[in-house]
Amino acid sequence: MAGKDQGTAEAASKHPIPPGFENALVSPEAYKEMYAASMADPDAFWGEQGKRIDWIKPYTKVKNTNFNFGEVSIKWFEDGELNVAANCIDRHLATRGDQVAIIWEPDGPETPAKHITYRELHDKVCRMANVLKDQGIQRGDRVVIYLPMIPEAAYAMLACARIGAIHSIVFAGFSPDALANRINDSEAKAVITADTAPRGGRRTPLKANADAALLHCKDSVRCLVVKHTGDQTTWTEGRDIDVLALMGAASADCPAEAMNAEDPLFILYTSGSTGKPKGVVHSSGGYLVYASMTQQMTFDYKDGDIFWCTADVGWVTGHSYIVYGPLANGATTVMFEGVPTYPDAGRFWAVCEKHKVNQFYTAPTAIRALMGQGPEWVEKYDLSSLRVLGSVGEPINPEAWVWYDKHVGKGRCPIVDTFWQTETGGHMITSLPGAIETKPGAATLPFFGVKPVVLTAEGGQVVEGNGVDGVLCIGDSWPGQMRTVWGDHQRFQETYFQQYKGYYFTGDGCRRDEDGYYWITGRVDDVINVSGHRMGTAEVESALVAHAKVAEAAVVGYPHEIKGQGIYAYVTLMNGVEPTEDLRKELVKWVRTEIGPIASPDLIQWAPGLPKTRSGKIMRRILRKIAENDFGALGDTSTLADPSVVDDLIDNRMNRG
Ligand code: 6R9
Repeated sequence: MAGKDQGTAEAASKHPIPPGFENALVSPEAYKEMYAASMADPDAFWGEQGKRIDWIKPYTKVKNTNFNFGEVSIKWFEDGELNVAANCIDRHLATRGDQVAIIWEPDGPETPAKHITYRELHDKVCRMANVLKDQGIQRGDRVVIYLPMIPEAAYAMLACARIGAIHSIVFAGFSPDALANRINDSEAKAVITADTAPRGGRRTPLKANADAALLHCKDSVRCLVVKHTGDQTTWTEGRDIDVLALMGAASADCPAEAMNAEDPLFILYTSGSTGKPKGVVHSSGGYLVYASMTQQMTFDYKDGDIFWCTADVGWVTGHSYIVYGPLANGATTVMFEGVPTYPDAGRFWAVCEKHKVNQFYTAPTAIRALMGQGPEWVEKYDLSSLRVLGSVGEPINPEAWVWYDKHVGKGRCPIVDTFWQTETGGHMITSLPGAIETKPGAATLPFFGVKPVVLTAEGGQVVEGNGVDGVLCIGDSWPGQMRTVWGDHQRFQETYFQQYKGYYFTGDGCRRDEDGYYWITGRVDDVINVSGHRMGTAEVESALVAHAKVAEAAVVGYPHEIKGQGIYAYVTLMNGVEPTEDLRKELVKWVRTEIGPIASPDLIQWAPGLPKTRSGKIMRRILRKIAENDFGALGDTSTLADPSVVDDLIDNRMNRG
């Protein structure tokens, strides 16, 4: 989306830092100095920053990393020992035990919010940790968390961290199949779920989904159920466990395990351009240092502020900026169960007013959806508490940026457009409220310790200077970087370090403008970004071809006004199968069941044939152009085995907007 208006937006002057940020944590001068220091001597820089968290055993080594394909190895603070939960809870008890750690805002505004203090958080997390231990979960074991946005999701994450178990959260919108795959890939010993999940006034049957998933898993996998709504569910004696009941009876004392800095804290599955989702592994020490530092500096978070990140804990943004970053900093973090448009399009702003939110962090897709409802929904509420606004998940189009700035921020809140990835653990390229002037649609400048490098897509030559385009790589490691792909270090190396030797490849394209600002232009691989959710086109394709009536499928993204990108599927049916409207609906439903609602194709075009090279490779470039309704410039089609299929696809294209 950024590409469209980029020329004009880039030419526009920078938005100055609004008044009131003179005493921001990072000043323009400090940014320059600290950034230069982080590049000149990463060991010294991070050796100092590592002290922002508590260590049971202090580290003596800081950075030990290697980006060379074949020998990739990432270690930070490698001889240090710590406990992440103790950092997020225990160390705050003496000074802020009675401060609210989590404000939980339920799906429906008629249900009262919950205010959970650090002391209460300690009590709940210890109890849940003891329940996990009683179920035989030990240090190093994997626990899948399949929960809605309820406090128990944070308790579960921290309970795992406390005993050294590795959590793997599966977004509650994923299907039973997707859940089963993740339980099996990580060989989890238990799954923690809830009876049902209210969202936007409707209820997702999570426990029923878990039941269906567990049919495909080992019998030994335990199912811990949070009775959240009290809705009726089935119950398998001996396997299903009532967590809340056991927590009530459990001890509120649970020692925190001393973990090595490099022990995995969590696995989070994410989509790539090929094959099944990868289990991204994050560390305990480096990850926490990075998540806490970015949360504090990117949002200019100060003691007493109320911080709200609207993401779901099922995504990395929820991990780093609802739970680990804010809690490590002793912040008050808001956790919202609902959706932006329920009961009406004013809900986000109602919650901001109600809880006097100071920093608000959301995704462009939400801004665009609310923008469409008109500014009157924003104007109904008192948003004077807001100080900093954030954006994450996809490039923000300048139109949405300007609306966000004007109607939500009233021109007085800096917008931090934070570019980062599941793999990076925390922000990589972002402005800082008191230090970096913004431009609508630009991620701006790198965070401390991050060395962006622009390369030519073909050939991988380093592109120097400003006013240039290319693919975005990172030249050296930072503490929040993922360490490996769960169970497949080779895949980790091949995915991120093989194509451009010596660099971490983000998969994104970018432009460095005349001012040296970075503009992320979107994925250059077969990953699409639907409402800020990453989706591998290969995943959707394999779901489609798993249907008995489908012979072949090719999936691409196309520009979508609200979602950023929509899912466009070309489907070739089995011989003799009639292409009907009913079948189209059936296929959409099929993909929803196979992967989850977020993967539903927006458009399905019946394709009697797909454009292929003589060697049988589908030419996605052509399919993308047709889906974008931009078929005037199809480029070179001379290698096609049968050029006539292209004309048919153009004639019957689904997007004529
Ligand atoms: C945090 C998160 C990562 C992909 C990334 C890029 C896109 C995220 C962005 C952005 C432009 C931003 N992306 N933030 N593009 N500007 N501020 O979203 O992680 O789900 O792994 O997605 O999202 O394409 O490569 P993840």
